[in-house]
Amino acid sequence: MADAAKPILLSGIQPSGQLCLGNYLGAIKNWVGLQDSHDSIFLVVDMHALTVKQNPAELRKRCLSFVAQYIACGIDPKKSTIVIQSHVPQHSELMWILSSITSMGELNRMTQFKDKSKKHAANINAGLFTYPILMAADILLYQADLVPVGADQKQHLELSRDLAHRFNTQYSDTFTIPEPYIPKSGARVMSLQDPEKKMSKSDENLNNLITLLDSPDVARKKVKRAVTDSGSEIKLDDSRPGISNLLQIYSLISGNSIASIETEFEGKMYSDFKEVLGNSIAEFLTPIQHEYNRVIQDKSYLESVLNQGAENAYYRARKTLTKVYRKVGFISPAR
Ligand code: AQP
Repeated sequence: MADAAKPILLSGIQPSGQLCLGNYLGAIKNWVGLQDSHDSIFLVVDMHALTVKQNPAELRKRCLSFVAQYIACGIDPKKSTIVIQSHVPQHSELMWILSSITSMGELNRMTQFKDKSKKHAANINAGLFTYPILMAADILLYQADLVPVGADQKQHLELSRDLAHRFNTQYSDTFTIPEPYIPKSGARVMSLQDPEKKMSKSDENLNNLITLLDSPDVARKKVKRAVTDSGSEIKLDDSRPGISNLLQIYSLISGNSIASIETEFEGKMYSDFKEVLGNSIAEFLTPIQHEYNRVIQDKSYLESVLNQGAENAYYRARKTLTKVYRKVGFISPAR
């Protein structure tokens, strides 16, 4: 499936909760738009998810559910490679090599580590700290040219670029230096109840997020309950993050510009706007859920997608790792 004529694109999501609108608008929507022009690899990064406590049975179920949701959102396994991270052992092998050229200081500066340490104060494990090295391995293993991410992942991607450059300088040209692809809008969808923080799939308060599998009624209710600010104008305004976030979501879902939405709702109330937004989210979710319900039941199809994905990814990953092992001075095993 590797297409030498197309640039390589890589992205992934950790199965650490329910896929939400933030993940869709910040990542998956762009994947779908880029998969024709790129040789794309989309990961379900289950190894990353272990940095936070998981229930094994739920994790297993969620991984398969994520694959079905990727497909339901428009990722076509005939065009793109869908792969579960733990199916390709080279991810952790390359991580080890990269960890010896990563400084503690670099990892200490990662804001996601600081945020997650606060959020999971009882479980600040080494994996949480070294997470960005595994992410660098995910990207560099496939010689990715382009990595679509939300703004929250920009710092991690910078580290991947630094490590690729460092390795290339220290040994010799080995890795492609990946470019970030951060969407102009949708890069940061905010929480519905606390619009100062981003919408996160693992948020314990489910009213903060709309998941891709929320029923249309639940989605409408969550929009109705979303925090709006004092004031009544439906306008983009930095000092009113609640309504601004809802406006941005509506613009992304409907494809209408912010300016045209502001005009449409001039003189109307928050409740009018929320009703329209709730309906448009419900309309957006319905066909995705319909397709999801079809795909998730077809276990043999999902299995074939994953087998094909693992086979393709394994071949490419092994090629890079063999090169890396040779460059760092490892002897090939005797046959
Ligand atoms: N709120 C968001 N707005 C825009 N993009 C977002 N992404 C996540 N949240 C938003 C993008 O979705 C992809 C998923 O990344 P991840 O699973 O590796 O982890 P994350 O960035 O930590 O995402 P979450 O949803 O916040 O997960 P949890 O709750 O588990 O920490 C990335 O491309 C990300 O930019």
